[in-house]
Amino acid sequence: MTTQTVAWFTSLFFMSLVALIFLIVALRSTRKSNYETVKKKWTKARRPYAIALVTLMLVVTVYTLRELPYDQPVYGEGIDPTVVDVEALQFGWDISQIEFKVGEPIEFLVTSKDVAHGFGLYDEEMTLLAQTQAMPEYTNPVYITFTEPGTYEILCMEYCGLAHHLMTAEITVTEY
Ligand SMILES: [Cu+2]
Repeated sequence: MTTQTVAWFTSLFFMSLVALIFLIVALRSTRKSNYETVKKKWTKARRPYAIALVTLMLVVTVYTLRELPYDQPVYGEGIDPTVVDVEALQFGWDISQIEFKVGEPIEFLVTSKDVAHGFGLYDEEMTLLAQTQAMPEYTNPVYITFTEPGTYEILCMEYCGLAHHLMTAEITVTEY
């Protein structure tokens, strides 16, 4: 399963869960109950609930952020990557090199000549592999090492004018 499919089903699951909770609350809202006892019970529950929530969030935060910064090279230290200059412009891509080898560490240095564009790198199934913004006067690095040979697509990910959809480029990766 691709990451997108997992994200889609996870979202769907939690959306249904929230909808279900709303439904239960709505259905039960007409029922009368003794408010004072309910209030007392949940006031007491507040502290353990808060502690549990904060602990959980701390663990999740530390766990998910431990790999920061995300933009670190994916190749080992002491290995020089192939540096590729990428310039976005209305409406195309200026790329200094478009042929690579499997296992070759590549560093795309992405910038723009005119307006803001988006650099999106896709495989043959149109799965997004890496992306960054292409902004005038800024250079954003994208690190990637291809593991599969094939034709990869670069698409503009930010609407930048009438011919935005024509902003595509191809790069090829061959077996080492
Ligand atoms: Cu563009």
